[in-house]
Amino acid sequence: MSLQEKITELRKVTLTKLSEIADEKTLNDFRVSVLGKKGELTDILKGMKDLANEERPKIGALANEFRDELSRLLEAKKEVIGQAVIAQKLANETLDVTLPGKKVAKGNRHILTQTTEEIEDIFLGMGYKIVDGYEVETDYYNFERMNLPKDHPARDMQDTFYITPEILLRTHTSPVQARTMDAHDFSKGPLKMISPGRVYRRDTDDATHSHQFHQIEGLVIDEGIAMSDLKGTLDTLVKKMFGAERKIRLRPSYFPFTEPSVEVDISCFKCGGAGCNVCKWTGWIEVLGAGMVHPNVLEMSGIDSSKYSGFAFGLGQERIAMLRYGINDIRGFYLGDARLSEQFIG
Ligand code: FA5
Repeated sequence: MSLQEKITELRKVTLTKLSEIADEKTLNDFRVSVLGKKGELTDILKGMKDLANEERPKIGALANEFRDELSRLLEAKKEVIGQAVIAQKLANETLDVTLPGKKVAKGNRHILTQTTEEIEDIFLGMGYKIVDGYEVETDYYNFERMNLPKDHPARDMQDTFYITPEILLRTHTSPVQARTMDAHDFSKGPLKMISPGRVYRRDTDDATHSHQFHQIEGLVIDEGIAMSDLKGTLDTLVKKMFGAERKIRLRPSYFPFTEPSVEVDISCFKCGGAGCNVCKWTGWIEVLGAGMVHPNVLEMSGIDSSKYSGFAFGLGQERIAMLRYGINDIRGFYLGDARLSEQFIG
C-alpha cells in the first residue's frame, strides 16, 4: 500500500472512530494515538524517507491536510462533549420547587411544662412574682419552719427521702414560703408569689400517686388579707383553667402551717356536678390544699402576726393536667411515650 493510500485509509478509519467517541478522556487518548509522537500518522510518515524527492511534498501536503482536518474535528468534538456534560449536570441538578419538602420532626413542651406555664401566666397577670426553691432542702425549712417540729405526728403525712438526718428531698413546695418571707421587705409592699417545682415523697406509685411530682405554691402576705381573698383568687384560677362555668368549694381540712386549712374542690368538668365516674359520683373533684398562713409560720419569719396575715395554697400540676385532659394514669407523664405527648402540641 502506498503512503497516500495509507493516509487515506487512516483518515477513513479515524473519522469513523471519532464519530463514536462520547467523553473527553477517550477523545484525548484518541488524539494522542493518531497525531502524537508515537501516533499512527507519525508512524506512516516515517516511510517518507524511502520516497522519491518529487513525491515527498505531495505526501507532506496530504498529511498536513489530514492533521489540520482532524485537529479541527477534534476541537469541535471537544466542544460538543463539553456542552453535553453541562447539559447533563443541569438536568441532574434541576431544583423542583413544587416537590413536597422534607418534614422536620417537631418537638413540643411536655404537658406538665405547658400546664405550669399556663398557671404562671394567670398569676403573673394578677401581679404575682415567680420564685424558685430548692429541691434538696433542709429538714428545718421543709418541716420545722412549716410548723412541723421534730416528732410532730403530721410529719407522717409526708414521709420523704433523707440524704442526712437534716437534709432531704423536699416533700412540698411550702418551704419556699418561709424562704421568701425571710427575704421580703414589707416596707416595700405586700408579698405575692408563686413557686413551681418538683417535689418528692416516699409514696407508693399508683395511677394517681408518684414518688416524684410537681407542685405550685402560692403565698400572699399583707395587712388585712382574709379567707375571701383566697377564695376569690382560687375561683379566678379555676375559671381560667377549667372554664367560666366551674365553681369551687372549700372543705375544712388540716395542714400544720395554715389555720384554718381547706381542701379545694372544683365542680366536675365532665358532668357539671350531677355525678359521674370522673368525680366518683360526688359532683366535685379535689385539686389543692390551702389555708390562712399560721401565725407561728409568720412569727418564725419575724413577721408580726397581729399586723399581717396571709393565705397560701399548694396544687399538684399532675392532678390538674389529668383532670383537664382526661389522663387516667399519672405514670404516663414520666414514660416519655410520644403517643401521649404528641397529643398536646402547644
Ligand atoms: C401539700 O403538699 C401542702 N403543702 C399544700 C398546701 C400549701 C396547703 C399551702 C396549705 C397551704 P398535699 O399533700 O395535699 O398538700 O399535696 C398538695 C397536692 O399535691 C395534692 O392536692 C395533689 O394534687 C398533689 N399530690 C400530693 N401527693 C401526690 C403524689 N404522691 N403524686 C402526685 N400528686 C400528689
